[in-house]
Amino acid sequence: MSENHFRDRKNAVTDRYEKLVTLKNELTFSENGYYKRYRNPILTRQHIPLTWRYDFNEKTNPLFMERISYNAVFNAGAIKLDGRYLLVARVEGVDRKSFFAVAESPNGVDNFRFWSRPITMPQIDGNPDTNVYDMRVTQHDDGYIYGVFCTERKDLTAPAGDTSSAVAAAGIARTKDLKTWERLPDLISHAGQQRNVVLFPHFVNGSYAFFTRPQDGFIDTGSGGGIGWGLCNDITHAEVKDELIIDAKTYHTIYEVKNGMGPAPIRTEKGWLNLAHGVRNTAAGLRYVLYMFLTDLERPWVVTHKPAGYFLAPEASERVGDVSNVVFSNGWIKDDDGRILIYYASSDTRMHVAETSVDKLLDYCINTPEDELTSAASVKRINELIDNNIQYMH
Ligand code: M1P
Repeated sequence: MSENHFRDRKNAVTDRYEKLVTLKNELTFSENGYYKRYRNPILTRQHIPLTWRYDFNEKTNPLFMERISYNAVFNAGAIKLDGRYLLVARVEGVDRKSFFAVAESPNGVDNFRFWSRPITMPQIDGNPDTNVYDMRVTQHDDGYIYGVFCTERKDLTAPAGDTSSAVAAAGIARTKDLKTWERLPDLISHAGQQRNVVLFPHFVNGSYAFFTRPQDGFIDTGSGGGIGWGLCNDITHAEVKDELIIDAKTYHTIYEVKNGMGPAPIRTEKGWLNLAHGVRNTAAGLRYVLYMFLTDLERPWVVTHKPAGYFLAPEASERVGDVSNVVFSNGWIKDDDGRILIYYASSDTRMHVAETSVDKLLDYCINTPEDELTSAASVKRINELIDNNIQYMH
């Protein structure tokens, strides 16, 4: 071993890290025209600051090895605050524990760097989280930024030998700066378990409004499922008494097995843009894709337009990872000029960004045919498009 092993490895690791976090991203060509993907993943486990990984003391770490290692960075909430593009990422250690950490970029598409420390999320007295993940960030009318996330705990009613059963609920915390967080009691709902809960940004008839995803069990939504909508009067003791299913899981669609809301919706002149994930089963396991729908401006729980099928599906290297064949989004940012950055994770492993605009997404939602649920209806729609196109084909 060289005499300067510590120094050589430290320099090599630091150089690689700096190259990665300063890498410029570039747009790629789009076949569908809905959005353009950026070429490089924007956050990976290699983006995690070196001070979170290595002991920099040569005496205690002469081989300059990682002391704490990480598995993945994915499913990030997003917000633009004071001109800064901020992602609240789910960082997962090799110990399988997830936590939240903020990464900042000057332009939203590259040069993301994590803040100096992960978020210290306050715990609920007597009911600590075992694992937390998938934060949706909502800037609310009441002046707070809310983080609504999944908190997972062991199912204490499971039989003694069952070491896997868990209970998922919606954790709620609020902040003004993403640094200091006030933890509020978990959302109470009457639907068994909850994941993919999202706070709507405005009061609705004076109440807070949540998109929910009621489920019978931890993995299966069972007889429940679908994207729900419910109101609550007091966010400091949040309870949703009634959940209206506004977008149900449906036989032979891309959301046949389950679905869930993505980030908080984006307001436009023609309605609210909603991004969600849909799940179907295949011989290769569950396949997660993203889909969109538009809801009424005054009644955000009423779906007005819903394009058939998926909007974004895992492609090429995105298809492989810790949980393969998955894309998942819980964050997007609308800039003042109408640009929209869609942050999505692939295969529960890494974060990507795709760029689009309000105009493109409205056009997509309003003018893409809906799913009429049979092959014959799909062929009919294709023939109509061909018929309309004939006049332009000479
Ligand atoms: O592994 C895919 C996703 O599975 C869950 O989503 P859902 O509750 O809709 O099935 C979540 O654990 C999510 O984090 C994960 O990406």
